[in-house]
Amino acid sequence: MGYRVAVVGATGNVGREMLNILAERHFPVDEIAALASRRSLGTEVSFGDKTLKTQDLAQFDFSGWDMALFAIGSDATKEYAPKAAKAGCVVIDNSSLYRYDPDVPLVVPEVNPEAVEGYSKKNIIANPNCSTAQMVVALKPLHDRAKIKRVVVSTYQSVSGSGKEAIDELWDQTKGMYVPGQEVAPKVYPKQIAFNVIPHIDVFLDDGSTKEEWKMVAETKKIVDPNIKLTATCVRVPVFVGHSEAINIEFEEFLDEDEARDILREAPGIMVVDKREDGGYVTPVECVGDFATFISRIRQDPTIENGINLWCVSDNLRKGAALNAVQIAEVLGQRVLKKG
Ligand code: 11C
Repeated sequence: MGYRVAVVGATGNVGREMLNILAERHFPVDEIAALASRRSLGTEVSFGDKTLKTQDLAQFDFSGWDMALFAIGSDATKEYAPKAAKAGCVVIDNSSLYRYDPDVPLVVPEVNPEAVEGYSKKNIIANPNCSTAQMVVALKPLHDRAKIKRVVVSTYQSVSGSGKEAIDELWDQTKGMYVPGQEVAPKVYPKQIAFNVIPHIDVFLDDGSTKEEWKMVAETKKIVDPNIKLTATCVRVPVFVGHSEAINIEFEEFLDEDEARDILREAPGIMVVDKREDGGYVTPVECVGDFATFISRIRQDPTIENGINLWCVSDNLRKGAALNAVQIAEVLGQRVLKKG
């Protein structure tokens, strides 16, 4: 016996990946529903070798459905997630709406799988921001060994994090650069993204940081340890898929770079590619479609007492969104619902 699973926002980048990953990982599905807004009704989406017709989210009755993987904006989530949860369907939500709610677990299965068990207060489990998810997979095993005091992270985030229109903007702007008179003005982003980098993701906050940077701080504290101090600079780069992060970590105890490499090699969800030679590291184009978080460039930081630097790359639509949501569904099934 398997589960009745709904994917909400099935025609978006993340929703489509959720369907792909449920099929790729042979998630025990008895019945699957692809839900979308009225605008996308009738659009067909793939689920393994099957084709599903999308159904109207507004008309859908979640009673009798076990889980709903939500990949829609916060406003629509606010309307539909409580309806699904109230009908007894566990919501696994990719938006930021519930992440900071103390009654909603925020889960990265390699880091805090036990937190899933706290789902029942609201019948909702939150999926973290993509830039947080890949980072905490790397931080957790190192924290368990040498206790992290402080993290300084700079991100290099792909345009797929901003959705389909941003992917089109990078593509069209890049092509337009070569054709006089066909230059494409910025629309999704406040400045040109083709052949450029933009140190601004999400809205500005009063202290001069951005919401994306704030999310990395708040979510790391909730998922890994509230005592970790973290400062982030989040930057958009002209890459289609795959977020990269340069992470500087200060520990309470000394951690040798070789030991850090061995720990990361053994850690769940991580693939270490760290040869100190030309090309002996991973770049975002190489991680697309993969499940792993890739770690390269592991080295001592001699400018602080107990410091390590590393480079962390992952597919933001997968570990940063759809894969993590499916992994939460797997853990929920194994630990709580126990049907599969
Ligand atoms: C980006 N990290 O790359 C964002 C996308 O809170 O789920 C995901 C935003 C979120 O633009």
